[in-house]
Amino acid sequence: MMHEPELDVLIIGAGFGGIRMLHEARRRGLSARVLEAGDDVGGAWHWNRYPGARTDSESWVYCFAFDKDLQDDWDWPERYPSQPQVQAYLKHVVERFDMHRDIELNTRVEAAVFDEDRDLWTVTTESGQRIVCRTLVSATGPLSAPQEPPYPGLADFQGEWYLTARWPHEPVDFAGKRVAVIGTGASGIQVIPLVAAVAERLTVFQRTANYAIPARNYVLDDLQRQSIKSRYNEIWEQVSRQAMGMAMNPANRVFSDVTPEQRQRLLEAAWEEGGFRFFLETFDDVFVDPESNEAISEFIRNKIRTIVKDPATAELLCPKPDHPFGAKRPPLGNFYYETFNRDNVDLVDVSSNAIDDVTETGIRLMDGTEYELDMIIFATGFDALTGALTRIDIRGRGGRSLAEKWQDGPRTHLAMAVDEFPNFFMVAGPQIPFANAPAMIEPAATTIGAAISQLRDKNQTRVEVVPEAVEEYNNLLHAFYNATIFPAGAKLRAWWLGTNVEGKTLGVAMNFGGFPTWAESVKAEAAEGFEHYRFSTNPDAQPSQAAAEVKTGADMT
Ligand code: N01
Repeated sequence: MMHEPELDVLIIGAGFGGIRMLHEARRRGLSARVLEAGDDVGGAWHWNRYPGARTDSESWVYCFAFDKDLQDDWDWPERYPSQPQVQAYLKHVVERFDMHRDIELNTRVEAAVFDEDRDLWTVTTESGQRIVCRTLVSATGPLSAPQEPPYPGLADFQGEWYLTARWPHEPVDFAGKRVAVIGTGASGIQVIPLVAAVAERLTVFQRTANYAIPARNYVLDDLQRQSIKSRYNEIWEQVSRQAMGMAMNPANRVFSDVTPEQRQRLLEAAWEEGGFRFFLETFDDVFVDPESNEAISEFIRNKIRTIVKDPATAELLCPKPDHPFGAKRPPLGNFYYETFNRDNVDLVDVSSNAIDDVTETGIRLMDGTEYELDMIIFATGFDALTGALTRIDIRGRGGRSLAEKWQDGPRTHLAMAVDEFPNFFMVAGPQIPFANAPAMIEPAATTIGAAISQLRDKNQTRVEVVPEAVEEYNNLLHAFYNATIFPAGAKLRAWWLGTNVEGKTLGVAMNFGGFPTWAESVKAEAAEGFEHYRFSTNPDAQPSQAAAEVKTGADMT
């Protein structure tokens, strides 16, 4: 039976990536639909609604750059928007561009199979709905598949328990309760100070100490907003040149350029400024020169020793000597270390005396120590980068699944495409740069849109990246990785290396070469006519319905 494709593009996920991709498809006259598992748009910002959740990117670059009016009309209230503020922004975008009619909420994709005879994807949802589309674009996000707590005893726990990554809509009441937080990554570090403010007792279970940099959030004044809006061209220009896709200047100096006194002054000033500026605007060699890195690491350890009054607690909070700054993703804190000066907060080291299980009444460590609790909060992280994709049964040419293909770690072309998976693209898939997400989504969505347009405009039915391009990109990623301090993260269970998940192999699943070179390559692919992609026509396959009807402008590449 002939399948007429229902759609040019089916997009999975209605977070930043899916929303941007839908806009891109529409402006090219492609028929598109978004399937979203959650009951609202927002992606990570829908699910991670725990107290204290806010971005680590400054608001004026944690947004879309594709529409000047959208940019000028939106007023960010703070330096770092909170979870409700980011979700409100995304809802506003969806309403402003009338996107709701193309977004299906409460629709989880279970499987996607490529039909080689027809060059079409058949996508199946949890409720059994089947959709046939010419191209499939995943926008599932790098951090959307949370790790389930690994404790069998949790089923019998008499108290409440929550995952930060699946926080309920209803308010959670901490007052008068003995609360535990497990995990001191970015999520734990954000939730801990707020729970501590209300709970009767907060016990933090820490396995690996982290380097938390003060975020130094502030409320934006009208005049500051006016200034930001008047400089937007310059801001996006800065973003395009900055290693993490942020509106910051390179330090233009390395550690050895300055005297020890100057270094101290620079680091003190950067600590006051807070956020990623602390390390992005001090020395350009922080992640490549061990001496520069150790100076920053020790500077933070000394800050911890200064802030935290109890010396034993301070030492526990200091990352160990084999933990270079940045080997795990550095989180931003809002009075994080100060929280450990409160009388109602305890820090428990579970690095050698691990959590054995959850009991009916609390948590038991391996040595038998028990903690009586009313509530447990798991801030225990994600099956990152590949998890959301390999949990869907995605089968390309030859019937092989993405999970099978990526057994030894993901291999992509520019975090955008995979060989043997024709007509399949990823917005910010595995092997993206370690950078500001909306900045990465912009070139990715534009280039993916251009590829799909080209397919449609030439009445072709299949587009696939050549394996040599994947090989070349992966060789480059290995070279970047091996020139940095990031390999130290493997022993420290860094999520971007996959070692945070029992038995998982990720390999080099991120691009540590910086945002600008990656973004240039993504844009060049479209500008140079997709030289690393093969376009073909299967005479038995129906060209997309929309192809006959819609013509795109010449500026759409
Ligand atoms: O997860 P994580 P996250 N027993 O993997 C601990 C983004 N994000 O959700 O380090 C005891 O960093 C684990 O210990 P260890 C951001 O990119 C962004 O916090 O493995 N502890 C670790 O401390 C971030 O990097 C924002 O020894 C256990 C913690 O749980 C990424 O998401 C906000 C354990 C997990 O830390 C992930 O952050 C939040 C166990 N059995 C998140 N299992 C913003 O932009 C795990 N842990 C603001």
